[in-house]
Amino acid sequence: MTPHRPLSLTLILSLVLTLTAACGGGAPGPGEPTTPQDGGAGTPSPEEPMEEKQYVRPNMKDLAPDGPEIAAYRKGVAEMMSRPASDPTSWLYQANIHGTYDVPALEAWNTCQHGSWFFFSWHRMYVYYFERILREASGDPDFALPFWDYTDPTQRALPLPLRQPQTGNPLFVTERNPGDGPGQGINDGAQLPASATSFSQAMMFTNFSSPEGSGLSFGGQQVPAPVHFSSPPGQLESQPHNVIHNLVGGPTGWMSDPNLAARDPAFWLHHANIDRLWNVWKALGDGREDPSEGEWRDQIFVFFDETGQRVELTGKEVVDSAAQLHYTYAAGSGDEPALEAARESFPAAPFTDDRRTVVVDKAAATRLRGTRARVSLEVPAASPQEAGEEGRLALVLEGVSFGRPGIYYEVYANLPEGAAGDPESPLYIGNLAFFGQVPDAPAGSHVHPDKVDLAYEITGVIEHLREQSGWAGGLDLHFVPRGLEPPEGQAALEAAPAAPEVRFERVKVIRE
Ligand SMILES: [Cu+2]
Repeated sequence: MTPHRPLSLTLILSLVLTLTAACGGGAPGPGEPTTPQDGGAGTPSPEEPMEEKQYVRPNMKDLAPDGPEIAAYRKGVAEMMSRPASDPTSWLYQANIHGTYDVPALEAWNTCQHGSWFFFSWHRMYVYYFERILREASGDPDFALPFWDYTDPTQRALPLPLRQPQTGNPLFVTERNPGDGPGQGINDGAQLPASATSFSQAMMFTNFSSPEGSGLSFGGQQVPAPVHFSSPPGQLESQPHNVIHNLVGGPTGWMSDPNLAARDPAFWLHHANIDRLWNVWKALGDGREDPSEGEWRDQIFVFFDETGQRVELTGKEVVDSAAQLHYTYAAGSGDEPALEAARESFPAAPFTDDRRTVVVDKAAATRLRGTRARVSLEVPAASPQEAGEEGRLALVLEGVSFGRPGIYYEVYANLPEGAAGDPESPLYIGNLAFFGQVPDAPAGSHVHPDKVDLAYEITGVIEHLREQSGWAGGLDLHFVPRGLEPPEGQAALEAAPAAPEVRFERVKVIRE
């Protein structure tokens, strides 16, 4: 049996610190067309013989808070904000494309794609046209959207230019997570916990997509047509994407509500990073490839360019950001050699779901209110016929109501009583978090309508337990609450406010 070792967070982080890789996240995919079809005025034309200008999206940490790039970002955002919401190049129109409570909805509003394999392609197109509009509005022809590399331990606080409350800073909004109280909010420099920013679980998956109903893939479940919200989400959408939305927005802020999220300038830096991680995933190789299915490659989505023209793009036109959309990324977490060095720890075979067996199915009505909780299961050993080929194991939490608690829960297996959760330990499974449910949203709003399912790979965790003498199949799931950490140099407050309730209904273990 192939050993499955979860990639150590320490390894990623230590390698990140010694990164030497040059820019160039956009590794070209083989056999792909190199330019998009012309979707309308302003779209790069495939026939153009001229060399297209290449942009490098910078890492926020490399930009001086008072430097020219941030000044251009501020100027462009202010200019877009001054335009009326009916103007497709305005700040509000662009934000409303993701989602909005505003009615009547104009063209392309409420079209964000979550919980399916369209998550990556749709958001890439969205950020791409937003960046073109912003570049034009900034007056800087070289402007490229920076990314917030929160996985870098030196960048766990929201970047400074976004939390300077002086007047005239359009990057600052008050609608963000207040954390545990005064001085502890994300705008005060509170830090994201390490596990919130971890993408190693997602990177282990070599399959971009999984069959409908399964979240056991990097990029999400296959669906035949666009779907605004669905579940289960793919692994990277779930972690870190969803967790970051919750921690930045908190219980009432914008980033944790899909109908308001893109009004926060932090949204765009977050999604530039998520887009970058798609390139990082592909660069890992070992079968990591974009979908070949026509339903994904030919699906058309509608946007607007910097002239206000309606434009269209399809999945196959955005798979290679460097060749087709003319941008790459500066160095950041996950670039080679960081993940390259750890790649042997990844499982070789993808989840295919064609031999899946449910080995545990337990009703486990559980309510989490900001304190630790435990759910106990028994995982049967593989049957004698299957001995020696146990395959991969997944944990699925079903019927999850997550809402917007402003915190999340680390999930562990068999954590010793009283032990602090350590996301670098082999007992760490992943995070319980979500983005898309807004419990107090007005009726008829375009938010996630249902309870959701969340899936986790637990092959390595179970192997670790089996290696311990006397383990008889008992699997205690521990849920450890985690919120913003105090700003550097500050202590946590004595009493944290009670967290809004998070619930789930069933727990399953799947073997394949
Ligand atoms: Cu998002």
